[in-house]
Amino acid sequence: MRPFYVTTPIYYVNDAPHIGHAYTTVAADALARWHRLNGRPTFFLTGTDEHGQKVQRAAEKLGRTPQEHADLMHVRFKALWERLDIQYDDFIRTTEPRHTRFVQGLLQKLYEQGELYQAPYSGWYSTSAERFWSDEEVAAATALALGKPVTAEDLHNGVVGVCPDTGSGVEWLTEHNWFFRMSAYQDRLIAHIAEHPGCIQPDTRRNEVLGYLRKPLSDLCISRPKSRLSWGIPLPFAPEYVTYVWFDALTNYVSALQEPPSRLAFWPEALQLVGKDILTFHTVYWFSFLFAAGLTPPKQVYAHGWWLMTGKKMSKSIGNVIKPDAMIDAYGADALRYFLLAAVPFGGDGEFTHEAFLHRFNSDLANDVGNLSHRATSMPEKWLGSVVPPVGVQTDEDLELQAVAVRATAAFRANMDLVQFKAALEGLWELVRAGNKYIDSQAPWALNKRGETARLGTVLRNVMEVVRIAYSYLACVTPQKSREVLDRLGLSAPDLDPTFDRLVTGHPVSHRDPIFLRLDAIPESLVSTDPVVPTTAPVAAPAAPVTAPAAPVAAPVAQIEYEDFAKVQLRTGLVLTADKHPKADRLLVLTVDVGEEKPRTIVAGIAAVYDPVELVGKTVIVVVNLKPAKLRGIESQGMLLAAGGSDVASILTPYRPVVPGSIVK
Ligand code: ME8
Repeated sequence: MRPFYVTTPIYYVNDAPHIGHAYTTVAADALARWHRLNGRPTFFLTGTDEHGQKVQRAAEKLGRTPQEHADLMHVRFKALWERLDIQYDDFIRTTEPRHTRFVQGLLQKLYEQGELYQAPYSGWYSTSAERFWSDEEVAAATALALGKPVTAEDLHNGVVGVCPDTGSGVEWLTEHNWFFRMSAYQDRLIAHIAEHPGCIQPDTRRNEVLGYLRKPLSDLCISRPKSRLSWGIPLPFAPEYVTYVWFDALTNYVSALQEPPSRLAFWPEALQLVGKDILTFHTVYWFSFLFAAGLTPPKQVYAHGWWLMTGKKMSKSIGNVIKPDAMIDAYGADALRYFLLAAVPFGGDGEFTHEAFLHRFNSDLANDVGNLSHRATSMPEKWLGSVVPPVGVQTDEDLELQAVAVRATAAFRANMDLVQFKAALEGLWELVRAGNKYIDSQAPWALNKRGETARLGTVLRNVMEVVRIAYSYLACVTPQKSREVLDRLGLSAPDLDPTFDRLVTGHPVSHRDPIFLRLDAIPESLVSTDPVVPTTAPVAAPAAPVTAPAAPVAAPVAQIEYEDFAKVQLRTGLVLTADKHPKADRLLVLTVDVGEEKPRTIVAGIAAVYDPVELVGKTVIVVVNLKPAKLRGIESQGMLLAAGGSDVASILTPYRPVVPGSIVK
């Protein structure tokens, strides 16, 4: 049987895991369990990304060495995976010698093949943000800070530029770095994706990657001088440099397969789950590294959506995270696993609310599947001496239930192959609901009253088989509860056969407490311990003056004449499209109809607080007479108004519907 290899991203150890991390890992675990259950040789890899500036900085803040920090933090991921019953086959840490060895070997090979070259790299360096910015970015940020136009030329002629992220000064710096000839792989990447359309899923994400590849691909800087960033893997041929985050991190997926060599057989069957935020890295960068290394790209990279809270991506930097431990304490690991997979189609975004969680817990788990298994063991206890009754003559209703079992399990199987957990579970629920309805229509209590013991046995046997099937399929999603229920029926392992004669006749059945207990309200512990969603999110917005300090409520403000205000022309605009900026995580690129012949392109620093999808169709307020400025290579022809200063809390929209291009004053 073909092997199956599934991976999650390796998570940064700069902070504790949250629901977003749990999501990808639960999804990977469900797939790994599913394929194991079907007898496929399976390998499931997860791990932690321990190098780079983020980790170095987090460690420094806490007065630890980066290694000490990584040692402490990676354990938090492992502990959560244990609580969530994650059965990974390997957990890789990028600071392990096996990984370093592989990365250095690969670098050496690429170096000898001529894939790497050294070149000067110049730009505006911000010590506070520890990164480079382009002329355009610094000019735009400085213009906003000074309130007057600033060109790149001005910056090179003495005007002090400011960092778009932190607002502090930047300096022109030239450093030599090592580059990977990624541009050489552009055609091959396009051809590979065209020949293997399934290699990037969902389809919309594949189209996004192809869109990215329509523009010329640049070479990729893969190093940092050790003098500036020491926490990385030294280049074997230039030890004064360390390799930079993505080259180091992405290679984990194959470095973990090096020993024992038999593991390498898994590589061609890789299914890599990632959040949509890191899709470009996992396709454009990763596939070209693999081409250069002489390896094939993974069979599929599947990008899932984001868990949002009040419309914003759940993220450590915003602080709007749900803590998985608190959810597990309140509902149990299986309920959390179920909710994550059942609530949202894999690939789309989902709003996380406690109300939705409680509702699903009560309806799907307590009422539907929990009630079914409870009835399946309570009735035999009352009337049949707690044993599995024999299979009897099947009526039309019984055969119909049997047909539902075949249909529902086939739907589950087909959808798991498509990585569509929600649809798979909905398919299975057809059987769960049919099982409960069957009990109601067959009324075993009446059969018992009438003394129709043979028919009573047949009905209860059918119900038990439905429970056996449902919990066997559920074993990949709710492993603990499935084990418990199957154990009550006398089974030591799941059995996926959808026919009704699999249980051992006469085997004792044990009846215990309900497997999922209905809850009347959101558990207190969650209401009190949940983080408060901050009203402002700490993202820098080029749309706001970057040097302006967060204004205290009653800060005195300098006054201007009406003529000054009148210079600013504001109009309403309808957002037609919204996409992530291909080169900047913080920026979104919008096309906005402001009542002119052609829509305008507007680049806004709101990616951390808005998902592109939710902006389409919204009416915004646009400064239409601001000089265009290039932001990371894309010209912005205007600016959106937003509240919250440099930490955008909300974009501004009109109170009542207005036509695009309406004057605002
Ligand atoms: O990006 N909703 O690590 P990371 C859904 N180290 N999933 C989410 C999420 C959310 N709100 N937030 C995080 C890194 N995730 C790199 C990866 S891989 C070679 C290197 C999940 O700790 C999702 O899988 O920031 C996302 O891709 C990942 O966590 C990012 O984790």
